[in-house]
Amino acid sequence: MKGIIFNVLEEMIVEQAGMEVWNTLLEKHTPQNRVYVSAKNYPETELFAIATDVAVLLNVPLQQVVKAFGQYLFSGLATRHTGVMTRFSGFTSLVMGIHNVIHVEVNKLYHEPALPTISCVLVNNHNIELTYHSPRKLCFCAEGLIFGAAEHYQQAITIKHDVCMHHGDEKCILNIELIND
Ligand code: MNH
Ligand code: ZN
Repeated sequence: MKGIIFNVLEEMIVEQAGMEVWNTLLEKHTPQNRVYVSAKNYPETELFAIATDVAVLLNVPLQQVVKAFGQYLFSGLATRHTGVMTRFSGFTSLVMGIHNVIHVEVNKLYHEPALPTISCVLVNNHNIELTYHSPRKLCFCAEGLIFGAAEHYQQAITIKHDVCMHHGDEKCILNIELIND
């Protein structure tokens, strides 16, 4: 897992709970003097350990924490990679470009990033079917990222996530519906 992900996680936890809480989490779940450098790789077990502890502290399901982080992560990634963002005209264009534009660019910018496999089908003007697969099973992070993108473009959406790797399915299917009034 790239350091940039941990950098945004730190920003979120410090902003919402304070530096003390972040330092305590680091002490508990990472090797001594851990410093996350954005382009370097770190064990994803550190991310899961921190997220699991936050879920216990807040007494909410882990998947809710992962989703909330995903939503926060979108603006963190977007502000750190403004160049990629200029390629999109809006929410639908960005979602349709996750795999073939955004993550292709990420593959050029980072050494051996650990990315999911995502494919999208534009069912009609207000429905996108997104298929997610990854050994890390971070589909709730993907859901949060999509809500973050919707927020960025001020597009109201709903997501149905009935087919899920966490329920033993081979892949996850996210049915994204755009709400226009
Ligand atoms: Mn993208 C990792 C989905 C937008 C850059 N991205 C991930 C992961 C998911 C994901 C899920 C976690 C790894 C996994 O599941 O195996 N990403 C998305 C979705 C959107 C998205 C659904 C939009 C919506 N991602 C973006 C944007 C950028 C970006 C915008 C930056 C320009 N993503 C990354 C980087 C990683 C990542 C960097 C981390 C790779 C690694 O840790 O090695
Ligand atoms: Zn899922």
